[in-house]
Amino acid sequence: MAGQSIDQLCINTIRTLAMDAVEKANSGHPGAPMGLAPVAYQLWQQVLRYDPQDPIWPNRDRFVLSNGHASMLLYSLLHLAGVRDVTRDYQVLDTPAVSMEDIQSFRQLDSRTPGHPEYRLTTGVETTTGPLGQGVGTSVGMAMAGAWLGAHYNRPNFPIFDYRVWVLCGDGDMMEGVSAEAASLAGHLKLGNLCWIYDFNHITIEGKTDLAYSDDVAERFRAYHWNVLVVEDANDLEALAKAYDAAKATTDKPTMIIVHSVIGFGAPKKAGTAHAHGEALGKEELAGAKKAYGWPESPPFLVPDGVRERFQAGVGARGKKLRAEWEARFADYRKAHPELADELDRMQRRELPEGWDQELPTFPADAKGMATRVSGGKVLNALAKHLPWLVGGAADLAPSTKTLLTFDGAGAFGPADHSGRNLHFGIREHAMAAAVNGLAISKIRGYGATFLIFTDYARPAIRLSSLMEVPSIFVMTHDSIGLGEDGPTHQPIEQLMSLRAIPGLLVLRPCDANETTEMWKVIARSKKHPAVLVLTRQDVPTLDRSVFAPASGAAKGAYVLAEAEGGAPEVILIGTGSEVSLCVEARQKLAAEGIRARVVSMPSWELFDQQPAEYRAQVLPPALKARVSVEQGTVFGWERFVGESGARIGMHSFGASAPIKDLQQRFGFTVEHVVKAAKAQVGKA
Ligand SMILES: Cc1ncc(C[n+]2csc(CCOP(=O)(O)OP(=O)(O)O)c2C)c(N)n1
Ligand SMILES: [Mg+2]
Repeated sequence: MAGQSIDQLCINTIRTLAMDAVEKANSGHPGAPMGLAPVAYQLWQQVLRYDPQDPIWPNRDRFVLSNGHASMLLYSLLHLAGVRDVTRDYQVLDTPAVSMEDIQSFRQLDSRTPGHPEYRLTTGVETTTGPLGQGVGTSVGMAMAGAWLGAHYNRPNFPIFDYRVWVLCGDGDMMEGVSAEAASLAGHLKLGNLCWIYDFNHITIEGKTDLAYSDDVAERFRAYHWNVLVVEDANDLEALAKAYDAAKATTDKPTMIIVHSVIGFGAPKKAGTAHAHGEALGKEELAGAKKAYGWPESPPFLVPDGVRERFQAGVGARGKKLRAEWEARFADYRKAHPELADELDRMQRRELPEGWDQELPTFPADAKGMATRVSGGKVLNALAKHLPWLVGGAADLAPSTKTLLTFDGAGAFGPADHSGRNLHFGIREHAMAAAVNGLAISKIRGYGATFLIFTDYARPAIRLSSLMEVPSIFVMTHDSIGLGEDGPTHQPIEQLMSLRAIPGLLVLRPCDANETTEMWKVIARSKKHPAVLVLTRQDVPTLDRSVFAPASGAAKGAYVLAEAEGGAPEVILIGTGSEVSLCVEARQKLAAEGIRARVVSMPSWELFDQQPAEYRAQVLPPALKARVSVEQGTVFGWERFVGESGARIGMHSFGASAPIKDLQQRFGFTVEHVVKAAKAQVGKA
């Protein structure tokens, strides 16, 4: 190691930690960290505004590793920079986020160094990556958040938010469609705080990228209105420094830095080949690479003297100073603008402002009623008025999803003005969902809206919101065949149930306007669980709550909406959303025939699951086996609540293009059909 500059020592430490960790785990991806170590090091050491002593400092620069398979690169940085651990309730600890022990338990059960970086698990991981494209997609939401926070909360002499979002990404990210959606949006919105650094190493798993990919990435990004820079050699620290400076100086558009690198740099045979991508190097290559770095073959996991100190003197010292300046500035800001400072405090802790629910509407009974997308829009606006950091928009469907914020001052977030609260994602559902996650990670309550059918276009990001345990909000309207004439391409069948299959995701399908208010309350209070709010296109009656149980029961996921009259129930009708009123009508018909039916409204399986067993048994008494579920989606899964012997009224096929009345007849969503099924259940068919 003699003669190596301290910077080179640091870079080679990152490389060898990654190589040794993958070797020990006999699993992982050494090649990208080996190639990218100088790129990441130069960024962290010279540029990143980040204080390892306070990894949740709100104005820190964000670093996203979109090529998440290179996780050891990030873990090495977090370890060497001495990033501290932070608890779930935002307490900064003295202990490291990633210890040497963690590095040595890479990819092992319960370690903080899982195969791909996980936001929920490891402090310093700013977003979960691994599914290629998600990191770059999410980074656009993070940059929107930074821009919005700055435009909204900065005051003359008080630049409270001016952080940047730096993203490392690879060939895989460039090939994934979501990167196109996200880059197009970021370019249009002139997100000057965003920089993607593209590891252009010409290698993916199957071999050379020319097997499947020959884009001119520079031209592509220029066409998206990005500032495009090229660094010819990933080991050229000076060229990297220049590129980073140029990115910082470019404030009117995002920057793309294309860095030519060699995967597995230094490995005698595997360098520049796909063999360096996703497997341990093996003894010989490992030794050969270390030799090439002028590194001793053993001990493994070597951190030479001076390396940690170097990080302290670089990113550590800079971050400490910047944060101290910011803290002082924020203390003055708090004096000058106490209300704004209070908002920021609450936002950072995911708390609600006082009076957030003061205007939430209660809707009068109305037999004609209104579509839940319409009541949803009213509740959203009433909520947003008093929850100033609720920000969102639709994928070009706001007139249909009713998600536009229409009150005075709501404003639009556009290229010229980043302060507005209405976002326009364009027809980019996947990037929208990823960006909403980026907002949520940035502590903004972000929502994205489209038709329920198009959750399929957004699903990878919806899934990640749940894995990350961040409260992203997805408003999904046109929730069934009830949307009518648009037909089977637009009619969700399996979507509702498949969303329920995502662990931790709240799927909320209110039956009327008042349940919609209740569901928005659940969403507003949620700190960890993302939610999909599922709303109708068509009108549904607003139930008379002086006759039926209060809508507050909806917060429990399921409740007895209408009890059987004249004795214990003989059969339970379980409905969700628009089908609840069908159950209510059927109950009446059954009563006329002397059959006692209970109606359970079940807007959310997940909320119901959270209730104590006694409550669940009150709503669905285990002894009462005669049950009918009614939902305009796949019947798949309803046996869970109606049992093997129960009846499931739902969809068994795709829908059809027709007026809603004809569809309801054709697919059996009629009072007569529900009555018939209930009678069969009680043996009176
Ligand atoms: C959405 C998605 N598809 C497939 C994979 C599997 N996968 C992991 S890495 C990789 C190749 C990525 O190539 P590149 O981004 O060039 O990374 P490099 O090999 O250069 O490190 C693939 C296909 C994935 N993680 N995510
Ligand atoms: Mg590659």
